[in-house]
Amino acid sequence: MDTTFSMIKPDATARNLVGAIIQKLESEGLKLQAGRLTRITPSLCETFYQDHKSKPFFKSLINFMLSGPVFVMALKGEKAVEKVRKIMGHTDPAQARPGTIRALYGESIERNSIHGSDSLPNADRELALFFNKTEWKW
Ligand code: 3AN
Repeated sequence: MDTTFSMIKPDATARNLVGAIIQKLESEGLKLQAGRLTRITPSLCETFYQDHKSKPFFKSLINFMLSGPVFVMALKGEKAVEKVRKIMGHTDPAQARPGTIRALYGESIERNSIHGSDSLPNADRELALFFNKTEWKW
């Protein structure tokens, strides 16, 4: 069993989609180990998206992520990283497979409703930014 990090983004919390998105993840077999609604600080947001610092969309992405609350989660399951990525769908909702969270709810490539770690090392790094290990490792 692996544990991955996921975050429901401000476009989705604004439209009251937290419950629907968690329902979808749980119904696909993921176990919610830890979760909370929070606001990210600018410095935490820049650290979180450090790999995208040189991208043209970085500043806009940071502004969007700071625009409202996010719901952060630790999700456990068989191959949890790959599983969550598959349920999320393509970065661009217009290219996401029907039935995926981004196809269902994403508004644009930036406002795409959900984040999911793309590797186990990144899951560990991102979990540590938001949770104490005792909160999700049980
Ligand atoms: P993913 O979240 O699918 O792994 P990444 O890691 O390439 O995608 O991008 C991180 C976040 O940056 C995306 N979830 C999205 O919000 C935003 N993003 C990615 N590409 C673009 C783009 N071309 N224009 C605007 N925002 C983007």
